[in-house]
Amino acid sequence: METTFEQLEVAITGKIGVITLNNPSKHHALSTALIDEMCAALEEMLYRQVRVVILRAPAGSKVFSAGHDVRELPTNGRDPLTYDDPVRRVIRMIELFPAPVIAMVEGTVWGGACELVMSCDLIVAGDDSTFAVTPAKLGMPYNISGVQNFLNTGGMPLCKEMLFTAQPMGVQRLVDQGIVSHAVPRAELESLTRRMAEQIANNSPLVISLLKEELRLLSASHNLGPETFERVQAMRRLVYDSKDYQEGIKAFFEKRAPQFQGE
Ligand code: LCV
Repeated sequence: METTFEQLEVAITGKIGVITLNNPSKHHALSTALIDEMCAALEEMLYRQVRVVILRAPAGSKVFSAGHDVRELPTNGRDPLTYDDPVRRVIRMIELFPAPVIAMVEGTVWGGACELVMSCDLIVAGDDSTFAVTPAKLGMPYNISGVQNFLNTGGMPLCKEMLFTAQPMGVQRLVDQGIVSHAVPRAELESLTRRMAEQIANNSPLVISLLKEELRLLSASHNLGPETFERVQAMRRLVYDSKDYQEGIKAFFEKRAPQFQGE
């Protein structure tokens, strides 16, 4: 099966599905349209009982994904990163998808795309890849489930460095931390990923689906009480109601460094 959406290419060969980001003019930014198509592609793969999914960008991509589509971020005082934010929706879908999703990363990964990649079950990357977690650079009130995903995957010190500096981090740091399974020359990336996908597809899909769900439940960290959650939401509201939030987005479109005032 080969389906070309507007901003994705989707292929199913045997029991392996491949989703290729295809929004090059915006460096595969995670627009609502692209995410809606990704959710539809995963639905199709669920129906076709695909046993492993590979999420990738076109071969040779300089940018794997530029993260949230900044053009879609609200500037009218609404929460920009809610429970129904497109990236959150597809991350939950990946986490609950009964088969493993392998992120095959080439190029640079930005913002919400880092969380999307890190929500996948396995990450293999070109050895020149970088990952930049950018809310602090853009003035964005990242949501607590997103921070939890980063913390679950990366551990506290690496998380703090990535979140506080908002600078691109070389893939080897993520390999050393066990976040990225393999970093190889780009020329070897596709064969390594394909080999891993075939190994998984040849195993018992029922057992793998059970193992994936058991691991998901065991990795979910402690639940926050309602009062704590509300207090964090109030802190987030201060951010997206702030002048700094407006400045972060304005600076992005003016292609300049933001001048945050802390208000
Ligand atoms: C819309 C874009 C984007 C984009 N959205 O090419 O994690 S959070 O909380 O921060 C969350 C809110 C989030 O994910 O925010 C987005 C975080 N992403 C980034 O900070 C990356 C922003 N993009 C860049 O830094 C550059 O575009 C890179 C380094 C990816 C590529 O640079 P390059 O010089 O090759 P341009 O910047 O010229 O981008 C080409 C076109 O893609 C648009 C950008 O506005 C430009 O459009 P125009 O040709 O209309 O000017 N674009 C890039 N990223 N995230 N649009």
